[in-house]
Amino acid sequence: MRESDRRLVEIVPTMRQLKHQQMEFYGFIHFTVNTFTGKEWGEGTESPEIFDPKCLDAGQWARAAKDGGMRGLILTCKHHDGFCLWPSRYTRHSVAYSPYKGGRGDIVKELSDACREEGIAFGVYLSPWDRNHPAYGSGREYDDYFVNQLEELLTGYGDIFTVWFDGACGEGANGKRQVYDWKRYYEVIRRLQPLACISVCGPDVRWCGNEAGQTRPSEWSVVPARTADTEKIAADSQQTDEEAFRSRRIRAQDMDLGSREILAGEEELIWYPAEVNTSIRPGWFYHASEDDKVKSLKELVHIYEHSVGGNATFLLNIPPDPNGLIHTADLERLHELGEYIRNTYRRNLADGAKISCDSCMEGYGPENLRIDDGDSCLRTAEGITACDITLEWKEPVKVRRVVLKENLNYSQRIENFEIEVWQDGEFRSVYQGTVVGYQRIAVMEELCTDRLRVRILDARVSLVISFLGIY
Ligand code: FUL
Repeated sequence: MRESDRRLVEIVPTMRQLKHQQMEFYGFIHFTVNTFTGKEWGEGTESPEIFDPKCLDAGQWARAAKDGGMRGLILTCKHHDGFCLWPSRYTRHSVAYSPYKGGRGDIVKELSDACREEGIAFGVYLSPWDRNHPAYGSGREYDDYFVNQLEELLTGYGDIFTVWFDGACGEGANGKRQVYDWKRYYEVIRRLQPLACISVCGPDVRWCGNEAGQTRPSEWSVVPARTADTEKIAADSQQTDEEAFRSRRIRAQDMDLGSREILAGEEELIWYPAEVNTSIRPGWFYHASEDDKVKSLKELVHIYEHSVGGNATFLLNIPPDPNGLIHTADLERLHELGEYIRNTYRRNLADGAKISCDSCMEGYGPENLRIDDGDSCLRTAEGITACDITLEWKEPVKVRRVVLKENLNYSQRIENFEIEVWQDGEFRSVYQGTVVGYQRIAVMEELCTDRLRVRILDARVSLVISFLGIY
């Protein structure tokens, strides 16, 4: 084994990153004064008087998320307009000064309670860019305000699974732009919610580089440390391809962030897994004119299977309407998506198959692949970076999906694999894949066979595979 290969697999996730990856699929709730003005970015000058969701039911949001297969919800507690969905002690630009529940409402509390009730996790989005607060752009004074708000959110509402920081950084009410004290914000989060991930403008979860739900064919979680430079993430969106190429910068949207070629010569590497974020509608906020533009089930399934099944997590936005309810069109689509996920991955055909492997270590045989506990696994001896795993059934089975998982405690190792089925007296290749990582879902045309072979063709070092599912 080359020393350089060992160096790549020495990088592994932290406990909080591992837990976050296991969340797989969770939702975003974009809701603020924009819901009432029809805007995507509020000005910060909106009167709290306009915020009046008459039938708001956070229980409906949480049930819809769960029904859709989501394991958590992240709420825009404050978007760029600065309006707070909780009665913050530090501003009058909040629900407390709106007609909602006569000024006694607290939507952060309502949703965090509803999530607990449904057994799903709760996370917060707090926009650093604040177009309302007079101190925005002033430095320390605004940072104090922002940290006070973080403290309110991280101490008053139970466990928080993620704090989602947006890269958008524009001018404030006074025309000035704030230079954020990220280090200080991170320290507050680590102190008050040590298990929470800090996502996007943070060190734990990486923005995939687009908001359209596009995924990379090869998503690596081990990337150069400079990928996580927060100042840069915000600037990325404003740089042209040519400028980026000339300055040799790594951008969130680059296609290759972690191949051996990219990592060679990088001084510091980090574990920085991707999150794919998109909205169920064209906008992040609800607009009645988009009621007939809800993404199709086919589109959502595609994004789900290529993100959750492409070594990333999937964050799907479901914006409530001005009544404070998720529209029936979105509810139906979520239900269909949840049904699809539940039905497709219900019965693992590997359970009824004879399973063998041509090259594994004693005590780490292919039987372990049936157990999806992230712990038991198939392993090959040091230096062995390839193996064939074969499944045989007594009667032919119909196969549409193959799921593979690596044990991330041993980093991400597989670089190349292939799936073959036995047809007309020989093995025929039906799928070629690259990386696996947390999970790879191989999406295939339905086929009927009594013998299937997964061929791991290349890896950085010996193999540690934790699960194989056939559906
Ligand atoms: C962007 C924001 O500007 C959008 O409004 C939205 O919140 C999205 C998730 O992030 O940067």
